[in-house]
Amino acid sequence: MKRILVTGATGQIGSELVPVLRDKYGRDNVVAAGHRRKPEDAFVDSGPYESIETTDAKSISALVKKYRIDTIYHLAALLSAKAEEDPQLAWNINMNGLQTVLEVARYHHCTLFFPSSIGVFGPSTPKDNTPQVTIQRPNTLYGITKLAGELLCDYYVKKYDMDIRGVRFPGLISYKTLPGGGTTDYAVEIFYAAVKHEPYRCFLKEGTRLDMMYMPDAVRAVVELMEADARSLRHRNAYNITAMSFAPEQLYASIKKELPHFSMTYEVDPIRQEIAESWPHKMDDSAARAEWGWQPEYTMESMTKDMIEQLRKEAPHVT
Ligand code: VAH
Repeated sequence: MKRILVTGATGQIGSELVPVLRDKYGRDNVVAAGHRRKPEDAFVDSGPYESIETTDAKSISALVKKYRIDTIYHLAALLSAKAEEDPQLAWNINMNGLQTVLEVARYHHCTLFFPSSIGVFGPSTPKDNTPQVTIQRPNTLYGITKLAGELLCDYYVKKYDMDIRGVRFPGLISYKTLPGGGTTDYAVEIFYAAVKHEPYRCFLKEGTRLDMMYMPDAVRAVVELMEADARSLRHRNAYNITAMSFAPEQLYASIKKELPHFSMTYEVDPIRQEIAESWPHKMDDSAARAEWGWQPEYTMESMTKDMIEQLRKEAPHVT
């Protein structure tokens, strides 16, 4: 049975990936690790939790030994908007943190999952049907760390014959955690406002189209990739995956169908607008479909319905 360590476990992806991994592999076989001393309520009694610094190799190595870890999902990272506020901190967490975890994984012969992002593409990348292999000149610190991360993981696979896998996530939409400093956060914040019957001021311009995905699809993609036969993986740690592509006005119209009184205006954040305009509109994810059977299940409409239903039901932090 797999024994798993998830870093960044209390973040947007981790908060939903950890419960799914625990259901699949057993509660005590999945160790959630975060930078917070005390775990979030959701983690208190749902399985082992440890507080770590992702650049502290000694403590991570000790955890791997203590729990006999054989697989690490390294999710800890500063997102795009936060990274522009503090590029030095973002480099330390996103790059030195990754290198630390790669070295621990190498020493302990662990398999590693590394989440890349549409952030690895820049203004000179083709925006529509962005190819799996294409020009990558990101102009955000976040994108630079994610691109360097892809290349570093490729190097560790080649040099040390490690099993490292990953995907390029689009903007992720979820209801279990509040937005954490990303450029695509508008597509999460908008639902909180709508459910609370408050008007929403969108920080991206009308017409700013971005690749997006509902979190249940994203978590399933991670599990399916890590379960895939390694022999079929040519691209390994940086698969383009996507599910939908929309601009703020399209999401607004989808929400209004469910909540007719909802209203949205625009108050553009120039920093996040510039970041968003450097990213693709829609990636070509044919390599993921061909090599490990990737297939999204949620559309913008079905995601909208589920987000509203879940936020009304599940997320006390909304009310
Ligand atoms: C961000 N949600 O906006 C993250 C993600 C592709 C976007 O990396 O920074």
